[in-house]
Amino acid sequence: MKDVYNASAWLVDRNISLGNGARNAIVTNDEVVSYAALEKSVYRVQNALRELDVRREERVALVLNDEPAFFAWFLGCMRSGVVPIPLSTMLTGNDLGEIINDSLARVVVVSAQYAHHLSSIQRAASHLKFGVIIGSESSDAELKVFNWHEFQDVSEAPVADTNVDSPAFWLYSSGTTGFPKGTIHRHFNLEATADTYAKSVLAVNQDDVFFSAAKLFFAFGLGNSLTFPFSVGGSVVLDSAWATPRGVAETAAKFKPTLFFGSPGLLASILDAGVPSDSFSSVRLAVTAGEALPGEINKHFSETFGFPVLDGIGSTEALHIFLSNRPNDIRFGTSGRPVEGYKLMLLDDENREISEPDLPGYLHVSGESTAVGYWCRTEATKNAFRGEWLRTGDVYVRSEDGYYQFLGRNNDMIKLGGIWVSPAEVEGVLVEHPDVLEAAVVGGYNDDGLETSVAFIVPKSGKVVDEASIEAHCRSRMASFKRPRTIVFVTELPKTATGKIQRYQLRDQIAKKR
Ligand code: 3UK
Repeated sequence: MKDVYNASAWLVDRNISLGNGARNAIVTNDEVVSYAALEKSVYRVQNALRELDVRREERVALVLNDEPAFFAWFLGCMRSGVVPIPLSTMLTGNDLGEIINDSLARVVVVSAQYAHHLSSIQRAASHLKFGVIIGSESSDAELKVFNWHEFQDVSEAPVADTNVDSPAFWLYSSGTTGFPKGTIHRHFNLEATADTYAKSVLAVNQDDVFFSAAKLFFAFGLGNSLTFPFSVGGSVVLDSAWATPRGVAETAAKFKPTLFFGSPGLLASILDAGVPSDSFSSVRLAVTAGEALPGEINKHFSETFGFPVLDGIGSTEALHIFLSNRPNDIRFGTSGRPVEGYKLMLLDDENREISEPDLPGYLHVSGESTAVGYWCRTEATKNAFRGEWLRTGDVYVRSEDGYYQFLGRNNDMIKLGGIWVSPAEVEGVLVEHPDVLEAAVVGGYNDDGLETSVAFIVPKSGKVVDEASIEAHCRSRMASFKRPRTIVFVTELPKTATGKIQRYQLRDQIAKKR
């Protein structure tokens, strides 16, 4: 028999034993939740799960904003050995229903704001028995719906005798292609991200105040706002609203976080919005992930606000960042070097390891935080989880001195004249054009059946750009073989729920035109 290990007990009970009960765990605009109060809310969920007859290993879907109830439900489920599935609050009721149907969850918990989704969720997910609304809203869905205030039993509940390998929670990976995949994480994976990235790169400590613009339902946000603060008895600032440049700056000025997490796009828009330069005066370090942070934005942001910005790559499957820049070791335009505790490897098309520097290869990572696999997706599981290695789907190149640079998702890479061209690199040049807001470059085929590239360009509002000006801009800034062969002006780019460009949609558009 393996030793009992429960992620929720590690995150909450351990803090109580360490004497952190009176410390602030969660701070919001409306309330402050101590570790002791958090523990009570966890018991409350466990007692509610018992009343709803939810058993070990069953799934509970969560459609929750960044609010204290997220913590209570996520941690309460795991403490009972029930498996929470945080879902994107940006999805439609229909999308949520299809995912919940895939998961076979019998209970869904929604923030008041999403109560209106319950009827469409219920139509798509036939196994669903109960809904719980965090608030007093009602629902016309044909399932039994409770309001959270109906569950008031906060008496101590037992910790399930899970072990490090027991399924703990799932995250649906927002792949840029196909139906989302339920990514199964085990109990130890949360602690594994704290032990590695949070400890060695961020050097988190109990005086840290964490503020993440990336929401808790993303693996990135879950680490930033839950695992990392509770790994050290620190506190997290929550904003239930969607992040806007001004909103984030105001929250930072008010709650004085020491660590700030966001997407590269958010950092760019904070710079663009011209927020007061002392908004982030309490911050010691910022982190971006999700996509590559252009060196220019990094430089501009860190100079404007006076603290380092660390670009690092993580994934839903690896749970958090495994390759990252360090506070005193930043190389602009790269993802830095492997995080302590992770091994990286680049493979070529024949699955041979590339040991020489400067040659592009498929990035693989090995570490303790990797998911077990995808729910009911054997083929996709086999393709991504290869023994101890996780195939990330990214093409990277490693420099002589060990820094990794992102070149693109492997299926996004373009070959022009037989030479690899990184769409990310070309896009980086295109957005330097003064009148260009966004750009996406994808591969297509010309009438000769040879690969070509098309740039979809969104001009800045009120600006008119023509092809000649883009041509001239590219000509002076990139090798001619990299220049987009066709340029298409559009008003917006198709994106996933997590804001990643859906390149396959653009590729489809090109294919249809031919
Ligand atoms: C891309 C990056 C270049 C890359 C994530 C931090 O983004 C996260 O998870 P997802 O599953 O996407 C994973 C994919 O996104 N990517 C992420 N970060 C970078 N590309 N530079 C980066 N810094 O294609 C990767 O395979 O949505 C990020 C922590 C946890 C996460 N889940």
